[in-house]
Amino acid sequence: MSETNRAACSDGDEEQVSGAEVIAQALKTQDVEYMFGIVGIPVTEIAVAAQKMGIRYVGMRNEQAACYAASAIGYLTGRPGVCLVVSGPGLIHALGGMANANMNCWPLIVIGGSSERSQETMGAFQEFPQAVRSSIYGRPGACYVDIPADFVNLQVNVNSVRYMECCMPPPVSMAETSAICMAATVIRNAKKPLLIIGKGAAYARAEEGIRKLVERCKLPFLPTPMGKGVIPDNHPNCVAAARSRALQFADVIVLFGARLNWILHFGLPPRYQPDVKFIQVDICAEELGNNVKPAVTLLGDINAVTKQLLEQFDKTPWQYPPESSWWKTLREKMKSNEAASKELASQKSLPMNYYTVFYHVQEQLPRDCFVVSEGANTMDIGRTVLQNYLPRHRLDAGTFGTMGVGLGFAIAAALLAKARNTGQRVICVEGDSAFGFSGMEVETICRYNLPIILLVVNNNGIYQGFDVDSWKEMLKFGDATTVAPPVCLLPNSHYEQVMTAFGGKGYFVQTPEELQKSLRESLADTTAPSLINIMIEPQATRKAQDFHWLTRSKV
Ligand SMILES: Cc1ncc(C[n+]2csc(CCOP(=O)(O)OP(=O)(O)O)c2C)c(N)n1
Ligand SMILES: [Mg+2]
Repeated sequence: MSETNRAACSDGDEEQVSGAEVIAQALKTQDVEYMFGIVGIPVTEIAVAAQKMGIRYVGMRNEQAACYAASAIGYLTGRPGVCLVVSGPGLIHALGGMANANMNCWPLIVIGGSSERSQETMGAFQEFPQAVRSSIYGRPGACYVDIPADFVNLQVNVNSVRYMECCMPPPVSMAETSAICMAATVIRNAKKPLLIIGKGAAYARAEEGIRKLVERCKLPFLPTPMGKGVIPDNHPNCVAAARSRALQFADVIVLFGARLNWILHFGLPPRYQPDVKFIQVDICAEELGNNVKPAVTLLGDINAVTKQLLEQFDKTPWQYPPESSWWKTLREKMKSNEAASKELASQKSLPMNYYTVFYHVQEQLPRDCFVVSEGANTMDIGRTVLQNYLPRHRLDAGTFGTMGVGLGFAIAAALLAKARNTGQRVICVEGDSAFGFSGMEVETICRYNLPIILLVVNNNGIYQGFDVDSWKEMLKFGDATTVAPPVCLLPNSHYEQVMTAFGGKGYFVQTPEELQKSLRESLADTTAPSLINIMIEPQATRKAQDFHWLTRSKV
């Protein structure tokens, strides 16, 4: 390290500090614990200074994955993670992570080194406290801090630097009392009530209150994908297995930190009753009334508002009758849906189908593990079978449906599990296409020896693909660029070798027995990460799809 880069060095009686150190100290003061990124000029010194300051630096292989990891830290801890990037291409790569964080409403700080600027504009570091505040106050999201290159190595008198105090956690806001009373009345009068628990509830740490509300009032609830685990999936009031039915016929729906976006079919018919009454609980005023006219809006911190609702029901206790026809309908539908997926799971034919794979995984899934998942069928079907028992323990493609987030998210979760010494494992369930987006992060996983088990559910394609024989047959008709369906990936790719290349354990499995054995071994081995490449039926989907090229190429 050059003399000018040195940590606070003495020049006569004036102690000097570099711009990089000021940044690192400012981040430390803001309780930042993790920094992810890829270094280069001019940000290397920032990473070094951060590490010296006790911030954990995780070097990744692509800024996009680094940014996903930093945002997952924000979601899991409530304090933003930092993604450090070089300007230009580094920042451009990070944009994907920033957009994804914004769509998920997860706090994130991206620090980019920019080109040198004149002295006057170099007060940029004083923007830090604002960056932390804007990332966690109100609706959380991404923010970007630009660091001029000459600032990084600039030496200033240590006494001339003023650090902002650590930004406090967001102030807790509560809903209007009259709105709370009105919401309680609407719930009491419901014939077919339903609670929907979103990841906003998970982020707000509202699990205890929402569970009390569900149990005291005996209400059915449905988690959104990342709302899973706020109340355990195996809770008797969870009606996830009757999701469509519950949405379609409910007459009152309370949304706890769940938006009426595409994931919830916009809250509109035909997926809902035209006159369904929505009660929206959200931290963001702009979200209220989006797509529907809600019966009641409860603006505030989801945990605090839930407690307000609980107080109402404490004052005048009320229970939704457990013998209602609504409960009966939901239970019947759950039973038949569960039976249908069990039936699919029990199929003995090879290659395996999705359900067979996920039932075997579920059997061995540790209760306290993090489940990270991405892909199309892999994620959608996996979500219905793989259970979550703890809040903030499921991370997936999210509101933006972003492929490539999985490994970064898994890395973030594993770092926290490791730092907290919980012995928890991260099970990262990837479609073969999804895995490809950030596959080289396997090296990062091995370098930091993270407790991650990667499962690649391999159907040789995006949504579906071809088996080896069909692939070869098809190539007789012409070059792959002209005849291969765009969904196809190279059949039987040995993704497990990506893991063995870096010293982790790799498995290539084709049968339920091989899957069980490899999972058992991976879970038993706490010394190294592993990747299980699970070959499934390339055409396996929930519903057969009629692709025009299948008939055209006669494969
Ligand atoms: C960044 C990004 N690029 C492309 C897509 C489009 N897309 C949706 S799902 C998917 C991959 C699905 O294939 P796979 O991961 O193998 O899962 P499968 O459905 O085959 O189980 C892609 C590419 C996306 N969602 N995000
Ligand atoms: Mg696939």
